[in-house]
Amino acid sequence: MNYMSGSRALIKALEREGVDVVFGIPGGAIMPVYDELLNSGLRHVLARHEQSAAHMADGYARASGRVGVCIATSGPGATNLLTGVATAYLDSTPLVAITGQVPTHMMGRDAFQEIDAVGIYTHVTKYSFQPQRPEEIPWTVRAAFFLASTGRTGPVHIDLPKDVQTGEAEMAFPDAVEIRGYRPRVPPDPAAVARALDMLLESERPIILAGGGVIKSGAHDYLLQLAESALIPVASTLMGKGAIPEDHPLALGLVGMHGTVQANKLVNEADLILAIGVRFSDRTTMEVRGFAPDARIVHFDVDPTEVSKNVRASHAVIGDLRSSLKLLLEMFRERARTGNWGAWRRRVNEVSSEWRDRILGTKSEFSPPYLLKAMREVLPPGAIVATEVGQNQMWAALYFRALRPRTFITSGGLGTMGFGFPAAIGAKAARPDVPVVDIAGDGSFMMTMNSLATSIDEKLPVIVVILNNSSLGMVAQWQRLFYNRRYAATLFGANPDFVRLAESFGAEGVRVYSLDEFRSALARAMRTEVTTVIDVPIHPEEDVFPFVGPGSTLSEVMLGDGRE
Ligand SMILES: Cc1ncc(C[n+]2csc(CCOP(=O)(O)OP(=O)(O)O)c2C)c(N)n1
Repeated sequence: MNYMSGSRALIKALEREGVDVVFGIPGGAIMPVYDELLNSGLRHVLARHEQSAAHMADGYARASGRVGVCIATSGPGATNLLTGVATAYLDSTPLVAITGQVPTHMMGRDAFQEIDAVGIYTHVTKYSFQPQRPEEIPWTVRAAFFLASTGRTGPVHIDLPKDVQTGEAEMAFPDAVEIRGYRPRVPPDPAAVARALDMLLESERPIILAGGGVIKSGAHDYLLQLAESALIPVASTLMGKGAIPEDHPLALGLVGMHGTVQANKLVNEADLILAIGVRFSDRTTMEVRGFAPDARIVHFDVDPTEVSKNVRASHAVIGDLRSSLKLLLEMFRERARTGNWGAWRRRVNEVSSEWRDRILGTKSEFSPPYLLKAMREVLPPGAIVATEVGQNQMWAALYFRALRPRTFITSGGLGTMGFGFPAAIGAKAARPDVPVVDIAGDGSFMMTMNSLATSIDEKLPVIVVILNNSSLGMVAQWQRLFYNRRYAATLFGANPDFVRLAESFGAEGVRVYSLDEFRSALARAMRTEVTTVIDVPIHPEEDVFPFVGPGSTLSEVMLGDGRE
């Protein structure tokens, strides 16, 4: 017999999906689901703000490759959760976000905590469901997980009216669902792959641009084999960081506004870009007219709407990236020849060796780039690093080398301050076996620092490194460079004492004033069983370089020494 309540069916359906942990905060309109959680083995992690619950689910998903689940009540629960879901949407993270809703007979009456969640969530999810009867729940959950985890992955929303949670019905749990018009598992067309290979072999200055799609589809091993077989350099987008080990000689690092000099230069010199799982964000291309002016672009993506959206592609291969790259690699090996790339290789080596270990635009030996290099030396290769948003994020992107996929977690698309700390906690829930660090700015940390309570309560210890410049640093940097040093609302008067703040939550707090102190604090934090906050006071006028200013092209890189 499968006669049960909607809430019971929801939990059962989550269990059937293999969910082991959910992140959320309860409230009136979702209480039946929470009550049912007590009857299950599912772990619930109690956030202190719904935005953080969504970021935790997001960090869990990015670290593990599985679907993250977050839960909130109706009204303010649903609106608080929204920023986290939108963050996941812009970065294509697979999530299922569940919100409570007022009972169906009260909908449309401005009931207490009623909000049109489907209306709002439709714009930031792949789909927003609102089952009207309890027996729709098993299908809806299966469909939500199927949508979230296939094709271009992303968040899916389920809004559950309270009477649909409490009502009882005979339930049928489907193994597979059909969604009209949704055929996500398109295998690549071999002829399209063969054409891509022809174009590659015809080229003289090829480069690979790896995006987040490489990591999401698990195509990184084929990417590396392709790069190594053909000896083609690999640049990456922010979301593609970690697609290739960044200590690899062929890795050029990031392209874009805060790209490395070598990646920005070489992308602009290339005559062919194999763009793999990228969306050509404006932070990557900068001024599009000046982006890789001599290059034909061969775009590999699972999502056909990405092709020629921002940058015109000469050719496209649509389909699952892992299958596409596997095929490309096989065909490349069968042809048993590479291109005529000798001169290009010498150029790549020349530019790379000139720039790859350079640290630009720092004020002292204690500047953030040195801290991040020290962090790489102390952390094991599998450690996971999340970032906040701002200078901290860009320093990390530039100077912390990610060695494995899924070890660098950052809000690329929405650029959400407050993301990193809860995302790190979610990542820790997925990967308790590795150290997890949040590289933070003081401004961002203050947005979700109440997650300290979650990390202590739920025994999910992470390490927060605050690059503390007592300001909204990235905005202040722009004010220094483009607004004549007019600091409108970017300098903090009083910051909390982050050490005592951490201690008041039951976490460890430590402040460091030298690289050696930092190294030992980090090493100690890795051995400690509670969250540690490492407060690192840095010079308030540190800037991130290299920097391509807004409206500039990738060839107009500011180096931080007055030169371009
Ligand atoms: C939620 C949110 N609000 C505002 C911004 C705009 N913004 C981008 S970077 C930044 C400053 C970040 O300051 P902090 O976290 O201290 O990091 P820093 O740049 O100093 O490293 C701001 C306000 C944002 N990205 N997200």
